[in-house]
Amino acid sequence: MELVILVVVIALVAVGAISGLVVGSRKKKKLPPSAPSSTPTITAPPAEPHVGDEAETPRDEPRRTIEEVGLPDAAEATGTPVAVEDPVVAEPAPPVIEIPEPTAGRLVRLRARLARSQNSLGKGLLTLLSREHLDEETWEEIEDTLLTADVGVTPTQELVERLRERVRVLGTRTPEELRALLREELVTLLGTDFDRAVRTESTTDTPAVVMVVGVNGTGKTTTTGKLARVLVADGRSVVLGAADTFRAAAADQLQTWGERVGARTVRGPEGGDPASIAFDAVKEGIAESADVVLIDTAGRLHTKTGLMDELGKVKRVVEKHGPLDEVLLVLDATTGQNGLVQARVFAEVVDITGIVLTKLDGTAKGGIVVAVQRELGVPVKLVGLGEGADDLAPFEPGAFVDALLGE
Ligand SMILES: Nc1nc2c(ncn2[C@@H]2O[C@H](COP(=O)(O)OP(=O)(O)OP(=O)(O)O)[C@@H](O)[C@H]2O)c(=O)[nH]1
Ligand SMILES: [Mg+2]
Repeated sequence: MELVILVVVIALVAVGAISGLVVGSRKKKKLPPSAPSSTPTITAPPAEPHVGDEAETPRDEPRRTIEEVGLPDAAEATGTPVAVEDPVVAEPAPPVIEIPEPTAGRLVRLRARLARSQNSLGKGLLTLLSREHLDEETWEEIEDTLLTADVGVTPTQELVERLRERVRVLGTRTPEELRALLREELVTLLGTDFDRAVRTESTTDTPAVVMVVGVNGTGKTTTTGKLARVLVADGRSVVLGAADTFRAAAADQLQTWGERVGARTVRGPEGGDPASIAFDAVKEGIAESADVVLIDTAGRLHTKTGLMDELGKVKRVVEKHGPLDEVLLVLDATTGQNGLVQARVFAEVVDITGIVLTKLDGTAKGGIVVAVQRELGVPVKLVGLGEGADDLAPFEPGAFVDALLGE
């Protein structure tokens, strides 16, 4: 027994000496230069007691040394709260009504952003088409490039077929000709005869009502806020309906947007009935003769039937005031083909009339635009190009393709 204790004590002293070196050198780094150079050498033995340990022997020492070692850390810690406090202090700052920049030409910014994010679609296609020999392998690569960008199988095959035909007819290919040809085909693919205007002009004397739906985190609230900004800048009066009652923070988030642009937010208690808040928002809009009511809804997975039923109810209840003018489905461009599945389900439940494709700034997979429009027969009306308040643009196929193809 004594032998065991002896062995353990020797082991502990050895390990202690080793860790003492480590802690000792760490301490030296953290101490200010004026600190005394004498440092404790034996520190922090193993934390775990072993079977047969005398409880007092090893545990006494570390307590003392940890206190000493802790000193420089405490000094260091005093510096950090300044950085942590910053956002907390910044949040409740008094709202200042901002003037948004015009929406015209916003898509041009996408060009710069796509160029930064190594846009594989446009440049990839142009590079492949410029090859001297357009053999089977190259056409397959072109096909792969389109599929990777989420264009979808059928549209990809159609596009490749048309490109093959036209390139054959072309004979010699200059980069300018190829670019023009590809631009034309991509624009055709996106569709030129959709009505892409967001319907915010009411046909009656009541406000136009727009409902924003989608799965969690796609950018619904942000889009609602950005849209309110554009409308207010156009001289329209806007009421916001915070029909996301899952979290109080959701209504706060929308209200903050409203305060920034000068739009009133109708909200209810956390966990309240979203349909009744949406109803009240429209009622309020009618009462104050607002031009547009924008209803933000809670994110919900398309696979949760209970939540999808709830969304259907929100729409039906709002429709007691009159038909909705626009139901916008917000899709995150970075989720790719899954967006298609979401779109199908939402379309079934609430009759989508337009799509907002967000986070295009973070992906080269803009091809989902094509797939979703095809699938639903519903146009992409707006695109999100960033987190900034003015990073929402009307979708125009020509400008979008120019952004994809770069300079
Ligand atoms: N890069 C980028 N980020 C965006 C865009 N749109 C929204 N976001 C960001 O995406 C995150 C989620 O946005 P929200 O507007 O809160 O999304 P939501 O759909 O309302 O989320 P839930 O209500 O929780 O379902 C935020 O950090 C936004 O700033 C966009 O176009 N580009
Ligand atoms: Mg939200």
